[in-house]
Amino acid sequence: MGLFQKFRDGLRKTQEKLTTEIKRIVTRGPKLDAESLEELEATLISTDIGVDTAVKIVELTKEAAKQSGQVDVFAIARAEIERELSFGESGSSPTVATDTKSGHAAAWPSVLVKAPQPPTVILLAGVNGTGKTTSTAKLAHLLKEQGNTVLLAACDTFRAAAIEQLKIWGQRVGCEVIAGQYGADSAAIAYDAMEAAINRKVDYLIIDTAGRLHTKKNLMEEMKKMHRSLQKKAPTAPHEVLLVLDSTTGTNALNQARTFHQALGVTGLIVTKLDGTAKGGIVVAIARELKIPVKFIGLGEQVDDLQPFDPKQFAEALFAESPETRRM
Ligand SMILES: Nc1nc2c(ncn2[C@@H]2O[C@H](COP(=O)(O)OP(=O)(O)OP(=O)(O)O)[C@@H](O)[C@H]2O)c(=O)[nH]1
Ligand SMILES: [Mg+2]
Repeated sequence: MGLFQKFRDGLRKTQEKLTTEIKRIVTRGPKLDAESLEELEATLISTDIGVDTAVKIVELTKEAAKQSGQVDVFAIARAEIERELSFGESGSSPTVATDTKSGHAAAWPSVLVKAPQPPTVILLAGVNGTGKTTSTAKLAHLLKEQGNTVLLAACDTFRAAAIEQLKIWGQRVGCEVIAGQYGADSAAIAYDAMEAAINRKVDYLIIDTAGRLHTKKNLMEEMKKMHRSLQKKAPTAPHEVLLVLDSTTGTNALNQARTFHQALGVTGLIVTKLDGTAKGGIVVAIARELKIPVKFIGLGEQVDDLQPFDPKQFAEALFAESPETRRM
């Protein structure tokens, strides 16, 4: 399946909501009146896209309507969303070339920072149940598909069965897992895993961590301790701190991101469970508010359901072409 098709399938709930509603609004009468514009704004907001973005799209629609009688709301929304997701050079979400054969983006590892010398260390963080462990495995799978060697570290020593869960995923994706005992110091396991990754000369070390409340200071301290522990072996590690956010939690995800970013210096986001929500617009709100690049999105529970993020494909998938709704 091509990359675009994966985006479309995964984002179908949000896309259907937007398409159905906007179609109803723009085809209702000969003109886009104030009431229709208000409804358009409310529809956009209902996908958690953020008030500012919704207002901007409505403004652009109004302007376009003034200039010519016809307005293509879908094209306006697509362009604006792509623009907002592709902010600036530094920390930007790069547009990823598509490799239609493999179904993945051809140049996708460019979304990840690479260590000056291997291993590149990627640490996944986030509150309970956002998808850290499954994303760890999915990311390992993506990296292995590109010919890299990957080692996993089970640094969630807190939740019952967390270590077994990662080991099962490790078997599935063909990666060894460095683990300790439940209740062990996660920083010590991170250190051991780092040592193993260096000795074995692997390309990537991916670290799964325990879910933590973003409001709990001691848990944040534990994450910082893990950082220090990795840095004893490689001063530049971790090279990526990816915050995993559950898209179904809406604006809560924004608050989590702010606190984690303050404490840990998040380098990128993984937004999961977009397949299960009609509020996929949250990706836009997050990017606009936080200026942290979305690096991957989770579009399902299977091992190949993590996709490198691409602003253009995302915007096009949300406002998939639907010619009969475009004229008015
Ligand atoms: N539909 C869907 N489900 C997902 C996605 N990502 C994760 N999940 C599911 O979410 C649930 C929690 O995933 P985990 O990876 O265990 O989450 P976690 O953050 O490691 O959880 P804790 O370790 O308890 O903090 C699992 O049932 C996953 O299958 C996604 O993109 N789409
Ligand atoms: Mg977990």
